[in-house]
Amino acid sequence: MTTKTALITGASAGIGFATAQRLSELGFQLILLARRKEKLMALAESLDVDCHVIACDVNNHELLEAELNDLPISFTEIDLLVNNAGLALGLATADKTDWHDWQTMIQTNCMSLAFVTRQILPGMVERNHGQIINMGSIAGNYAYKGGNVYGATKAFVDQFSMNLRSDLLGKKVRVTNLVPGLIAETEFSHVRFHGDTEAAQAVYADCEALSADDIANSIAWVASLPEHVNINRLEVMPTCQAPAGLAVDKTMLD
Ligand code: NDP
Ligand code: 8X3
Repeated sequence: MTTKTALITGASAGIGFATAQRLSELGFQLILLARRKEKLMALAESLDVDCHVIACDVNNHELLEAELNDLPISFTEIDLLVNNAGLALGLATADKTDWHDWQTMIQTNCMSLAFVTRQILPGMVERNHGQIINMGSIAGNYAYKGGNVYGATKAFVDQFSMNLRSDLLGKKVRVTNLVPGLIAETEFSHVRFHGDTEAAQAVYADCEALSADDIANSIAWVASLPEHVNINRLEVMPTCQAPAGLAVDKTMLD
């Protein structure tokens, strides 16, 4: 049996890190991509499969293209792309947010996810084989206060995924938008609150959120299905979370 190859963006932490561990257990060899080389190297060394590390900012498209064009020969045919690198920055209302934070989210979650896809997809189409799992979020389906541009970037991921499905009709190339809810113990909230540990921990207090392993298991399940089965969207929330209704403000009457 030939070894399958997966490229995971954002593999140095959280969901991407857990996904690398899970996919290695399924026998995938891995291309691990993120900015922090030392984290990727330590992960690669801990896994029992061949790994190729790309220490690169996904927003540096020139360097990324060069890295992807210079893969070791045994890693060139990518079976599975997990487009996971992404972030939220801030939770302020739209009138108060930092414009640079908005730019970084749009650049990383939309532009660079599309860029990586555009780099990898032609090979999958040519081989008539491949699978892309994009990391969406419930923030792309349900509006919440402070979700503004982050949620909008994840709505992009959803529509981009479904439009890829349309483009790929007739090809054995599958696309899934994986849509998680609240996940504890990744660096997500630490990044969102610019390193404010107390604010990050408060998000997960007094409830049992999902873990990165829960989502890695979902990815492994989607990746293990036979080639004639495509999961278009997979929305996963912790039991303690639900779309619990619209809000009505009762303070606005003069
Ligand atoms: P983490 O912050 O733990 O991990 C994010 C990963 O993305 C890291 O490996 C980071 O690596 C990488 N990354 C971020 N920016 C860049 C960049 N510019 N270039 C390369 N790599 C980058 O977050 P999660 O694991 O929680 O989140 C992963 C994905 O899941 C994101 O797309 C997020 O939006 C989504 N998600 C998260 C949820 C949650 O509650 N945690 C819920 C729903 C969706 P490095 O810093 O080394 O570059
Ligand atoms: C992360 C989940 O609810 O913080 O995408 O937006 S949420």
